[in-house]
Amino acid sequence: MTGEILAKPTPEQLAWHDLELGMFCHFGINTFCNQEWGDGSDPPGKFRPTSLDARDWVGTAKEAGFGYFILTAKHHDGFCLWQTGTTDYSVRSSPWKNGKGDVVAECAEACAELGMPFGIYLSPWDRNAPCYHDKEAYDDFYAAQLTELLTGYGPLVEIWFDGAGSEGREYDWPRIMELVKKHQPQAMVFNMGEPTVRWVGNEDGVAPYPCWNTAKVARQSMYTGDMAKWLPETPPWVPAECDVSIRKGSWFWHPGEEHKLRSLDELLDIYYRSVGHGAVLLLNVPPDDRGLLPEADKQRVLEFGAEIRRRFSRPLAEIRGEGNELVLKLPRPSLVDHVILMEEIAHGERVREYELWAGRGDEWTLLVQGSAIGHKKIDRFTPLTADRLKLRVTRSVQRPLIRAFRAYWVGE
Ligand code: FUL
Repeated sequence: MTGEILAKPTPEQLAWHDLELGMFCHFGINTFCNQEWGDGSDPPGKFRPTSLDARDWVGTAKEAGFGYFILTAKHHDGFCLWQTGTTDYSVRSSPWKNGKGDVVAECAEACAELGMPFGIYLSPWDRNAPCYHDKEAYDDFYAAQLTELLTGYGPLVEIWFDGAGSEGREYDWPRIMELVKKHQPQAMVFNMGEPTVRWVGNEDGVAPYPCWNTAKVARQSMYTGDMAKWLPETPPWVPAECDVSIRKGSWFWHPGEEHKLRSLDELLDIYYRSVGHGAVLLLNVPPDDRGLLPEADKQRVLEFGAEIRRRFSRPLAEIRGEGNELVLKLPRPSLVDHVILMEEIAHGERVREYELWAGRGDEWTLLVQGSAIGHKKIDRFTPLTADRLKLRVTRSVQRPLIRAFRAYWVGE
């Protein structure tokens, strides 16, 4: 143990860690144009969902056990899904609900009704706004859009600032952050400005291991090769969020791409390598041009949620405790194949190295040697029969505080 000063999360970050799994929702003019990145010239007339139902989106997330929901209020094409006063390039100019609809409001209402924390994505890069090339004018425009979203749709859990397309462009981050702090001080800020959440650095939904909760740099976008975005204004505790789409290679819905739907096994593998590495997983599930989740995608999300519950909602035994050695007694000798560990991260990420052992009678078998635990570590190993398990923390900064030590038999 050393006297090192530990970084600690804010209460808001702490609550965010517990959400663990979010649903991302890419929806907009692209949904109707079979494209990923509209150039801002597609006419609003194309935006015509026939049966848009935000309760279908949020309700599916809820049923599957997701902890939050984030909507693309505006993607790079500049088309706004809310009744903005900043531009005509929005739902107001579309035939949907005779121009009276507001997708952001419908999502905010569905989230409020279902008790689902709601977040928004507002692309800084805007390929429609005529003022985009005038830095100051666009800073005003963006601030006005953000203010509408920060003030009109209830509490927001996260503001997602996407770096894509903005490589080399400077926005007025001090002003943007002032708005966020004024109107939604509790919201997490993703990767730009003064981030409280950092991008994991890939779009595969996976975190490396270990994935410590402290970082001084983060990657800005898929189009900057290096990780060299300095996070100077950021608190030292800046956990990673892993984003990925349920359909390989596309964030928006496209016709005829059902074959790109990830299998349950692929989703579980992503889960083990994101949530299981202590990060948060943001899974994109894009609605189709009806404004509903495609049936197969919806079923896959529900299966995914059900499988997480089947695996991890009923531990064989569970304890919490502190110190370098904790023994978890099982009620009877049982097959075991998973352990979940969680630290009391409110007091910092203290464990730096640990071992997991399985005991049966006088015999001990080494199961795992790990480093970070943080919010959560999921370890799986070849099934064996044990009557107790032991956590040995072999290196830590201050006294280890273990929020949960759980054993499971998951089987096939
Ligand atoms: C990227 C964007 O360019 C994609 O379209 C998508 O929004 C993804 C989440 O972030 O940087």
